[in-house]
Amino acid sequence: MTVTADPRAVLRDQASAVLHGNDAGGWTRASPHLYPHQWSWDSAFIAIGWAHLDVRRAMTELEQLFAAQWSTGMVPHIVFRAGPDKPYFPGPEWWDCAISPAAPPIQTTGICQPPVHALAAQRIWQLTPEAHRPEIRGRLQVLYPRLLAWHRYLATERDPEASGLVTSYHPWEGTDNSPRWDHALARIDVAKPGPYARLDTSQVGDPSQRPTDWDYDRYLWLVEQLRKYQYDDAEIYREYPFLIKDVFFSAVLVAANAALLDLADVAGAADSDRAQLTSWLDRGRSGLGRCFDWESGLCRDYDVRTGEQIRLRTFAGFAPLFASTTDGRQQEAQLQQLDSADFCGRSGFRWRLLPSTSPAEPVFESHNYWRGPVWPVISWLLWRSLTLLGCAERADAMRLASLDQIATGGEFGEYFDPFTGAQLGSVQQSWTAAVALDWAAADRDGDASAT
Ligand code: 2M8
Repeated sequence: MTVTADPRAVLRDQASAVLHGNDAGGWTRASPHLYPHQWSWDSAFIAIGWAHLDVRRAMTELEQLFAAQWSTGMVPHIVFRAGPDKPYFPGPEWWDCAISPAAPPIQTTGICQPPVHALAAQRIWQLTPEAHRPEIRGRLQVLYPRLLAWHRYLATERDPEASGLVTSYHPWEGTDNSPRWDHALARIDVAKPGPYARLDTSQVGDPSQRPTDWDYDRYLWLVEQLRKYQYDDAEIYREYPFLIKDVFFSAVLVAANAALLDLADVAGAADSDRAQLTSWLDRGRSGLGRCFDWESGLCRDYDVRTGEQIRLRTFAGFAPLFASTTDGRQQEAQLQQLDSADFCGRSGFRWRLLPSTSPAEPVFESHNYWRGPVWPVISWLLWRSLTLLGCAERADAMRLASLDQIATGGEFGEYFDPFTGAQLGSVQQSWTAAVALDWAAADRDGDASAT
């Protein structure tokens, strides 16, 4: 008798093999070749994946990342942990973070990424078996003040206006070549960075899946400017040309503040910390509310330097959903948009999943990085929020479609063409494996988990 393997069990085993394969001993490479170091928000998703295999290892992932936290509270976007046999450009020399008195002794970059870490801490706790609870509770109690300091940095240094919205300094703060940054980058006409050689384009089969040299010139020149200000937030705010109120980043902070409040009892948080988190949460929600455009049903980023709104249809427009908005009318408008022909309901899409940029935008490119493809980690954040909002059916459809997308790709791709479903970018991408593990677990326990 032939026994057919359960395809979900196969996917789980493969995902687990990706995390083990990328495990560098206490921290995990974002991918084996293209991203050989420890990346900030990748690490948070990766910890969620590890939590299904070993909650203690999951905690270590976060602890290693936070060991590189700056004295300002910032968690850097990359911690350069791989040795010289794993080259990456731009590496620590380009960033030269030692010029900042706030930098830690370990080499890092001087910018940050969306604060998914509290969501990871919350998920780890949810998955901690009884026997490990005393140990994990103790470790969470140590991590909690660091998470608070991280959120405080975002709520203050990155929001001196107290608008509830986080200011992004660089396209590398999450969604590299998203068209959301095109105008702000185009205003930079002095982009002549020092000589450099890219490594990324030779590491993916097709360089048109990556940002262009025009983008890279500007990314690198912006880092030179940040270096000039010694990564000092006040200086940067005074003079630097790229300051964007990023509604997606801000929405993740809202969700992360809610997650920290949820963990407050576990961590034994003081009343003053709870009050602070509540006020950041309320401020974040109102900030997003002010950027909501009723006509389009989408939330808009804005450019701090020009004061202009960025009117583009991208995944970031769903910031209120990512933040699990409590405003019923906004929720309704967003859910309608989500399944419209501009987004998941587009005819010809392989799966009903959210593209990074709407195919209705002239700048849409189905295979190019953040300019069109579907990213499983973004789908995970949306799935989590929809679950919290009680949209169980829509959330589960998204989970199943995402699992199918990843399984069809076969190699845990970084992003996917929304029309053909082709797997793109890097393979054996750790965060893709991590969210697959979390989604696959929901099959077994019927637990959509994000409570
Ligand atoms: C991508 O960004 C890096 C730079 O940080 C790159 O293009 O080289 C982005 O997708 C980013 O969000 C992600 O954290 C990183 C590693 O997966 O890759």
